[in-house]
Amino acid sequence: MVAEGTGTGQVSSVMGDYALACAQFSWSTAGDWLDGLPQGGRNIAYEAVDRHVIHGRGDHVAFRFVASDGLDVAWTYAELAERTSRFAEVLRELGVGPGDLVCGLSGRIPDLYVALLGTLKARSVFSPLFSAFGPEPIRQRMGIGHARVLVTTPALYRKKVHGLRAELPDLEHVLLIGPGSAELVGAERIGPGVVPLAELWATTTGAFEIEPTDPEEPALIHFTSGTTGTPKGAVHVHDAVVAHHATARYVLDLRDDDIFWCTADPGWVTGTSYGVIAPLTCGVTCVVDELEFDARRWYRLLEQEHVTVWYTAPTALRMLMRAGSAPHEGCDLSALRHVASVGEPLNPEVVHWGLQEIDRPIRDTWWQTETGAIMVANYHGTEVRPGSMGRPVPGIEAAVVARDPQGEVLRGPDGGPIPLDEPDALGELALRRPWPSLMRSYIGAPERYATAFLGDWYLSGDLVRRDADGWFWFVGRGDDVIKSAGHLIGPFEVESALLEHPAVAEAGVIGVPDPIVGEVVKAFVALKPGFEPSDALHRELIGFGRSRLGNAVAPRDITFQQDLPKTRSGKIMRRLLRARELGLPEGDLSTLEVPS
Ligand code: 6R9
Repeated sequence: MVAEGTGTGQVSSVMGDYALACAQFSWSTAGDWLDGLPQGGRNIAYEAVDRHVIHGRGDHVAFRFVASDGLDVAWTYAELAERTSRFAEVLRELGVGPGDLVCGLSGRIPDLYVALLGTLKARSVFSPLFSAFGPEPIRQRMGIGHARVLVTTPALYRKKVHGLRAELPDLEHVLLIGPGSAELVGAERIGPGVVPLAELWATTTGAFEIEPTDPEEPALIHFTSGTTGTPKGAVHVHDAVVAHHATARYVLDLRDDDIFWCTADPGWVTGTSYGVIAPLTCGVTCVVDELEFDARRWYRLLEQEHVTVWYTAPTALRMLMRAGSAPHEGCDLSALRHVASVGEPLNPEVVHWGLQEIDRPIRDTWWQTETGAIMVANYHGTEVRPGSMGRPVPGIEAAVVARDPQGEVLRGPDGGPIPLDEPDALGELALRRPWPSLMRSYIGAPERYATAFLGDWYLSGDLVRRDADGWFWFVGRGDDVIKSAGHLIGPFEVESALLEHPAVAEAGVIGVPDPIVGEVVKAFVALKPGFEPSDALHRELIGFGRSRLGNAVAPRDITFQQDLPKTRSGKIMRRLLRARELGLPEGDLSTLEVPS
């Protein structure tokens, strides 16, 4: 059982007796494992950073950044507390206050982490953007959130943001960090309101008192994609840290002497929740790798940094699997206590590979941007069922609920969904609210938020089965959203960008299975009169997609097809495109308008 233990003290969390752990759990007790602000309320940055200094662990290393230039940086909790205070002071100095949105756009460099936590100290709201996004996803997200501040590097600003300034009227301040930013101190501004952070740093003191923070105050906005429409900005509050901390203890088994490596980029929800907040609340040392995947280097990093707990993703594990044994030959991984995975289905083969090659079970975990924290997991001290996402975390009630063939959730007599209790029934994964890290809204989209719930239940949109022992098995997504290398990609966003090209009349975008990254983005494009399919146009459209959307989102492949299948109401039938592409049964075609 997860033990008592308060503050930053050691916790012996043993999930061996799962039923007892669940029975003993309550969210209010989990809240007591954290400190709360001395002046009242709860603030994520205080729980993650400052309280460790108060508890006498200021000298413990909070972050180790493994840098591309070989100049690694290590910051203690005391240093992190000071830097994040300075950042909060900078915001105050600029007149940026509680509730104002600060976006971050950079690779995994130290000052990005300062900006994230400093923003939370100032009670402003932070939204991470992925640095591999092109200008279009950046414009949309910053526009929806009415961002007042952007923290980015000079190179990313010049390449992706400068040209958008006219379309971002709310953006007043751009704070430059990372390579090339110090050189711009005192130099001519490279755009309106664009200042190197170092220039504003000079007048800060490093002492900043966090104001009382209502636990229900917004802290983070994580953008995610749906089947249709613009990206959705899931709003999370400061109280979410209770769930980050509890799951870090129960699922990742983090203790304050752990060295933890989460490979996710903080541009996505995993990299923020479990690359920064959750581990820091446990007082661990977080390793941040500034470089991209490389099998040999990754094994060396695990060895040299003495990583004890490692949280990564199926795509990365499949790449390691493909790389074979040679890259880890002679590598001492004896420090490694746990390996966990998230973001996509974890194939049983990968779990078996983990046992054979690195002698560790890989524990799958399931959660979403909207849930804010891990909801279903395979726990240390319990068996791993290869291919299963595991069982709900203590404090979370999960059910499999029925949808009718039209996709509507079936309502029971009480207006709520109908739980399917028989083992292995296929349905949608639903979670009973509330819990601290559940999103509180989609910014500016109350109707979309409302449709995510039915009565007391949050509807995940994922199709699952639960076996007779209560383990959940992922079956597929219930919508057309694509998961590529663990990143969610909205087909509508990709279609809209392609439609901006003068040759494109219509576009339908799907995910095509890929053995390594899960799915790759593929577009079907109908051309406007006067345009003919050609290799040159194909190349141009691929390049156009990349320049607007960025490499992480743009289609890898495009097929010209004039007669895209549509419903009677004129919507392109992505499902049919996918079925035809993959040679699958085409299903119910009764609403098809243009059979082809
Ligand atoms: C944390 C994160 C959420 C979607 C989710 C599901 C897929 C996540 C999974 C998994 C199978 C797992 N997903 N974990 N599918 N097995 N263990 O990834 O959040 O980017 O919002 O994606 O990812 O489809 O609905 P997010």
